[in-house]
Amino acid sequence: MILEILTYPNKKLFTRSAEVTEFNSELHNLLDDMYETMRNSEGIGLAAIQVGVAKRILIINLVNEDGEQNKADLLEIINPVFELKQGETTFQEGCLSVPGYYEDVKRAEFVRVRYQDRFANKQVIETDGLLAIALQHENDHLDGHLFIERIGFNKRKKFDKEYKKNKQKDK
Ligand code: QAP
Ligand code: CO
Repeated sequence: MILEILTYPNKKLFTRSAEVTEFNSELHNLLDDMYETMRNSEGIGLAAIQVGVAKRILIINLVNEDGEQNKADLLEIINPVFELKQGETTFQEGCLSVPGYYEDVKRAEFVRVRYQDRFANKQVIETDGLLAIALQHENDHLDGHLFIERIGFNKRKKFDKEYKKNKQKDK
């Protein structure tokens, strides 16, 4: 089932999500719906709060070397904890909850994240590159943060002005 994606400035996007304690079919259905919703909007990452569910769940599905986005490469990450962040890198980010806006964001280059999969099994991932950036972007959602809070003050002011203008146009 395709779910509605909340967009800025929806207040729910700024709430902190709670730990997952039950790894049941309800969780599995949510993960499946999140995947369908993300692919339907041509995203590479999605956090549960973006579909209105305040639980510490995120999915990431990057494209491979052949430019294909395969479900076999899907990462389902529950209750992530960042154990290590090293270095610094800048990447032009976007977000399904801030459609049409892209801006440079500074993040750690290398991360180590402990998490649980859909069966509650403990996992660890160590990575750099786009996956490290995606993990940090999606984890921010779990703490109620959007990437637009990590751009400079002047860019943020410009964003607020232009985003409002575009919303008006939509009407
Ligand atoms: C988060 O972002 C991310 O504005 C995932 O019109 C960002 O999937 C991970 C999207 C940067 C790594 C690097 C955005 C789709 C998708 C839009 C997304 C849009 C349509 C964003
Ligand atoms: Co996002």
